[in-house]
Amino acid sequence: MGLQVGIVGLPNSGKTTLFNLLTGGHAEVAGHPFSTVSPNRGVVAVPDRRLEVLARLLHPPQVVPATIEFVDVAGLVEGASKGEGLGNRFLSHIRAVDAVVEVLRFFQDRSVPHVAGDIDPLRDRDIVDTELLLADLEVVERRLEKLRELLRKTKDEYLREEKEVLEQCFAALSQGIPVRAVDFPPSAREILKPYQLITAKPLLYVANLDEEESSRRLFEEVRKRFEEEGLPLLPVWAKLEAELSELEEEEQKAFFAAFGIPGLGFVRLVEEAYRLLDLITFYTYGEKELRARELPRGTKAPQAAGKVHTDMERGFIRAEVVHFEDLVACGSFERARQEGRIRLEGREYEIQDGDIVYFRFTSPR
Ligand SMILES: Nc1nc2c(ncn2[C@@H]2O[C@H](COP(=O)(O)OP(=O)(O)OP(=O)(O)O)[C@@H](O)[C@H]2O)c(=O)[nH]1
Ligand SMILES: [Mg+2]
Repeated sequence: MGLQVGIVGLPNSGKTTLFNLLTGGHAEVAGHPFSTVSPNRGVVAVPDRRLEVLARLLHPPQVVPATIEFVDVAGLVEGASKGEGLGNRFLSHIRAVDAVVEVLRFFQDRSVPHVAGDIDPLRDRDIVDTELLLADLEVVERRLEKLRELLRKTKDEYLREEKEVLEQCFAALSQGIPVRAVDFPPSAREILKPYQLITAKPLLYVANLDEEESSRRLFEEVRKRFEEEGLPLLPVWAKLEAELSELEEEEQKAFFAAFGIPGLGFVRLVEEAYRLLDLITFYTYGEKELRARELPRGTKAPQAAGKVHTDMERGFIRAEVVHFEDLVACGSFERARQEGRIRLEGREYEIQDGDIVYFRFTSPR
């Protein structure tokens, strides 16, 4: 299972347009709010230059890229937690995602109404972020009530700890602080995991621009504000890029240059998501396939093996590792072996970005 990314934002901010751009899909977009009711889902391959190079070098029977699934949900509006618009129940579809993308409208286009009147991305961000906070607050409050009740009857250490952690969340959320900004120890994060709080997930703000100068100026202004807060804001031109994607590559490049678009929105967004989540890519190679996999930076070899198969983690013996650059420099596995570039690594080895790994393990009886 690859990464999952959820897309949120106000109605008519361009979520589905972005979703279609990212997935090459054709989900319905419309100039009226709430055009998306049931969520759109799409799985796409992570663009990976190294995987292409390796495929040409190794001629594996099958090449499997890492994947990302995007989930596009209905628009949130002010008061969604109280049932305004479509309410916030549909947020349950993004509770399981690894990261959230929040689309902010920067495109002007008067023919597309804005639910809050005018174009004001900072206000929009406040509205959406507040609704996400309130959605989490609901979950936390409900569980806290239950826990207080339980703790009146039993003295359970774990439940008591859980209550403490949730109370800290409650306090933060009530002050408008997302759970991701609370300085929790890893044990508390573990406790929180099953609640799948949206504000605990990494968040990437995406500015949806059009080709007008005014949209660009607004972006420069707002980006400054985000920078001051230490937050990333990624510019995309969802509609324009989708239109340009129909063109030949060369022609597309010329238009990108003319509009000052720094590259494919899809590629930039995936890169930014990997950075935000602090992920690396490693490769497994065997008789059947060459496969790219994403992995949190700092993961040790046995746990990385566990991503391939749980048996591989349990029966882990060692990892045979060659780095992408070394393998490409040698030109083949035989050559890499002769030159001593294939290393044997043990349980404490941290998998590095660009490692090609063959796991040795004992099968369970
Ligand atoms: N000019 C311009 N129009 C855009 C852009 N992005 C989206 N639109 C238009 O805005 C309207 C709404 O886009 P959608 O992608 O359906 O918006 P949404 O956020 O998914 O809306 P809901 O599903 O209703 O919440 C459509 O008419 C799009 O064509 C853009 O970058 N520029
Ligand atoms: Mg939509």
